[in-house]
Amino acid sequence: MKIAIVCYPTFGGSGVVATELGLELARRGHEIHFITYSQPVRLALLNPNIHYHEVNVPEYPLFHYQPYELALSSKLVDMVKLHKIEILHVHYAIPHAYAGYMAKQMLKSEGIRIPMITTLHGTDITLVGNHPFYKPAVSFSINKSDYVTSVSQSLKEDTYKLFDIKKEIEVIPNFIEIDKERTDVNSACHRSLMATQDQKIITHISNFRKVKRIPDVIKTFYEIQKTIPSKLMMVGEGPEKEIAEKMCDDLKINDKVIFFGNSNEIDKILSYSDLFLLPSETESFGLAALEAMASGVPVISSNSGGLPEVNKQGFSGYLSNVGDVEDMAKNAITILSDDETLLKFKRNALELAKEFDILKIMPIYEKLYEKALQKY
Ligand code: GMT
Repeated sequence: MKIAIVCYPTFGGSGVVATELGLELARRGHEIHFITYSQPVRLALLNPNIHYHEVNVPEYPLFHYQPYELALSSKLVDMVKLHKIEILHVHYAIPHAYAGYMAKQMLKSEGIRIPMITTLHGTDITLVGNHPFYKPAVSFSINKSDYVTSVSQSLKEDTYKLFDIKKEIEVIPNFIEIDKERTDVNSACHRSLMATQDQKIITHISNFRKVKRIPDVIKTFYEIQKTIPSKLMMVGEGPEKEIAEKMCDDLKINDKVIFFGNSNEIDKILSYSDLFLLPSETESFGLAALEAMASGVPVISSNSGGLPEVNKQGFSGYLSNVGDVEDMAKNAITILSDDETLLKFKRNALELAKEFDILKIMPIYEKLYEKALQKY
């Protein structure tokens, strides 16, 4: 099949899912066209089935805001015609589903019919899309999609609750490449750059937005390190990073916290980690937690959104109410206090991650594409 994937090319979860999806589909012989404003961060172009088309938005002084949707829908029309693309798969409703619908209409006027699948990732529904400024456009473009998928049951329910949606939404969870070669946990020299042998390594990875409750990460770690010799790895960039640095300074734990910024070595950092913290206000799924689990790292998370669909209480980690840092620290200490318990949680985390193996999820997408093609 010839499939166009429209996504945000950044470190964010939706971009990562879209990129990994495209890469796996290409490995399975499909022709994949990424259409976005810059090359997705995890995209390796060394595959004859992968194509990347950049959307350029020329600067023009008249425009206070550059019209990205216009440029994207025009690019979609051109690329569909040029490469005989058969399916549009847009990730994130805003503005991708909207631009995709416009492209469909333009193509229709030239006698070309093409199905569009929209995958909802969370912030497009629960945070941004729900804003009154965007709501009518988001409802419209979801309802005009041929097929709609969401990354968790929780997000599906939120979408029906927050918008007037008449379409059936199919849940297709986030996935992970389980058999990917991950760093050898025994290569101690790298680990020693992060912590001493007697210290446990605790990690948080995100875009440091408010929704991630970064101060809760620091407060939870502050409590843990009073009992367990440990170090905190903070991976990512975003608006709350400075606040976190200031908190570490105030709490005098600077020497126990490393801020990495955006890193391409996430697998390496996770392979040395003993625990992952994700106390978010909400997560439609929590891909970062799944990535940790696939590296055999137990997760301490909040219990909001789709997180209970990924992290299982007392098995792969623990879940607490949003903001309950005391409970999170207590649970973390339970896991980290003795080696046998830690090992059990590590094994469980990996076992649970296998339920989200890319090889299990990919056929669901392929089936959906086939259904979409048959409809047209
Ligand atoms: O919050 C992020 O980390 C970025 C955000 C995005 O929009 O790309 O991630 C969302 O999509 C991911 C992939 O489906 C989900 O795993 C994340 O849980 C979701 N983030 C939120 O719901 C806050």
